[in-house]
Amino acid sequence: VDLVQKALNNDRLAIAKLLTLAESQDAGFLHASSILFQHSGKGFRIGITGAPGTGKSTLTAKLALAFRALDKTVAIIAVDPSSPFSGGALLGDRIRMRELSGDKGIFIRSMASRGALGGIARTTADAAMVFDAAGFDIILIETVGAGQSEVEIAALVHTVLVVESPGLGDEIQAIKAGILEIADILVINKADLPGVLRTENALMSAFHTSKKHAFRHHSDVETTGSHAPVKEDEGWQVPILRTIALSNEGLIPVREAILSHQTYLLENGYWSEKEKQRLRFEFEEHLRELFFQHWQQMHSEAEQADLMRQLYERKISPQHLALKQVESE
Ligand SMILES: Nc1nc2c(ncn2[C@@H]2O[C@H](COP(=O)(O)OP(=O)(O)OP(=O)(O)O)[C@@H](O)[C@H]2O)c(=O)[nH]1
Ligand SMILES: [Mg+2]
Repeated sequence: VDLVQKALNNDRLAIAKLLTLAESQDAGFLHASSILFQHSGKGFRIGITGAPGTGKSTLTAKLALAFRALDKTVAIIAVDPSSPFSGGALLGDRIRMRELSGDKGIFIRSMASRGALGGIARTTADAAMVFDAAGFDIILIETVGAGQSEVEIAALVHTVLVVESPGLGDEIQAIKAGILEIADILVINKADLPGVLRTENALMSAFHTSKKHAFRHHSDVETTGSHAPVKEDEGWQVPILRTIALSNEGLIPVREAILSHQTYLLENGYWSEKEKQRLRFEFEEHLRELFFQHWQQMHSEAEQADLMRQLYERKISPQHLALKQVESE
């Protein structure tokens, strides 16, 4: 409780300790969470996602500085890329982020991805709650868009920035991953490289097509009560902005677009809608995990092995086996 009180007063060491508890899903965090939760709900959560290597970390760092220029405090959660292709960027991230580390108004935390996507969403949500309760105005969450995780991240934030860069058929990647469906703001970074206009045009057309999917998606959401992100109606036009994060160009328009989106959400009642949807998502994530843990605790290794054997021998389908477990609760 002392730890929580210190964190609420923005004590950096206490915040760091709570983040570690959150990351390991320590039982101590459960106690902390009830107080932290009471103090959360004020921070503006912004997701920054996109294909590996598009410059998300660089952009995130510069964006943090742009918000600092408005005297806003900024927390950064960098979800480590799980892809081995971009594993080398980790060290680069730390170095780049270091230029921000002298500033008390900025707190940077890397979260190790642990393979399971649900795990990332849960620990990221808990980390965001710590920062939110500690009073950070802006919470930037960087994740690599790899197909599914970004949709979960979208459920955790108010505003989603999708970062693209010219070349390498990113356009096609973006459409494949369905990443545009969750974009509130599109950024074409590395605008110093050739092919920007081509990327911009490709995104424009891809975007119009994918928007329709987004709407269809939305009606699914309403009927199933699932946790796909809220997609507002045409009231918000997704801006496509160019940046050269490396040399700090075009960052102010991105910051202003983010703030406009916040205003838009607040003025149209979508902010509280998103908050509700996020809380429900977080609840579901924890429920899933707890159910599973509970099931594991209630069944000995031998019992589990026996159930798996029935599955392997195709005596029962995974669907039925799972259903049976829930019904026998
Ligand atoms: N030419 C150019 N290079 C850039 C720009 N922004 C970032 N880079 C470079 O692109 C590389 C990748 O940048 P990161 O910021 O690590 O990209 P990322 O999207 O965070 O990468 P992952 O987290 O691994 O997916 C680095 O070498 C950066 O220096 C830019 O505006 N122009
Ligand atoms: Mg990165």
